[in-house]
Amino acid sequence: MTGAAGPHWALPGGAFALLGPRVMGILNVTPDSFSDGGELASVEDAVARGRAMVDRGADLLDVGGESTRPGADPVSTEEELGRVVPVVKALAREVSVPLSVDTRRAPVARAALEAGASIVNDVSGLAFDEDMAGVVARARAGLVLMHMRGTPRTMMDRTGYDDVVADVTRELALALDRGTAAGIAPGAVVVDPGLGFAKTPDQSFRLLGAAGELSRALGRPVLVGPSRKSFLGALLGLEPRDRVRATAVACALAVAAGARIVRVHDVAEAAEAVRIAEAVRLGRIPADPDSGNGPVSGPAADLDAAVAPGGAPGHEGGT
Ligand code: PMM
Repeated sequence: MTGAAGPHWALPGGAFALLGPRVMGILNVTPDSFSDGGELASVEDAVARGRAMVDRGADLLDVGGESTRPGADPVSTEEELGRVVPVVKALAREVSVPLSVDTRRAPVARAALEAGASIVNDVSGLAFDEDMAGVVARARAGLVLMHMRGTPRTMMDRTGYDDVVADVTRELALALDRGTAAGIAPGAVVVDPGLGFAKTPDQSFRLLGAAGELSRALGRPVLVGPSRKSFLGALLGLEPRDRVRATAVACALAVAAGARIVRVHDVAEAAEAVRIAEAVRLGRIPADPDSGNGPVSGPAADLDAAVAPGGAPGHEGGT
């Protein structure tokens, strides 16, 4: 059900509207991330990149200090803190969009939230650090709850599913229950099928097309992260840097299938793609240039609404 104010996401700064599709720009401050690692050598570079992403249409920025590519070695908490916190602190002064921290570690999440982030993007789905759910709950932060199995080192040995959509839905529901049991408001959570994380290329394509199913089953908005990922390379035979067009197409199809947020490196291309997808979904040009994402009034907790609008044309994921 969609309330009068439409779907939105409860964040500490107020309700974040998800009426139109949203673009989350990726700021990896790691020396080894698989597609853009090593480009952001300093805090100043990271902040400049973040500002440029906002100028190009990013509605949110996601700052990460640990590579989660398959087989990646973990970094120490101290190292991750040192990479992420100064960038979040500086960005919070420079941009007005909500900031997210991409981390599996509670101390990093806590420090980033204190430094000005309002969302925790946990690729482990609250499974890596038992303190994470409490940190998110106490801060009333937003949460991106992503599905994966194992760790980045082991996840590609864990791709056995009976039915990948049903199994991912069930495992995300369990993670959502863990979060709400720890005090996280359901309205603060956005779910993510975790494309490429313990998924074969076929499974990633299947999940991307099932964004609407996932959203309806879990009663939460869906974020997807197809950006430059290897499932696109497996189909097209392209290197990560040459997957920008493919990413934009994948984002459009994900939004057509019912996703509300796309997480990307290449913001301008994705922003155009999802606006087209949304216009096709609505059958018209959205009423305002921000795709209907004006400010939302009313209580942030009114969040049953934040699901893929059932019954709207184009939302039958996978069909
Ligand atoms: N993918 C990566 C990292 N973090 N977070 C979410 N929520 N969803 C994703 O698909 C995701 C993520 C992979 O690495 P990248 O930062 O280089 O894209």
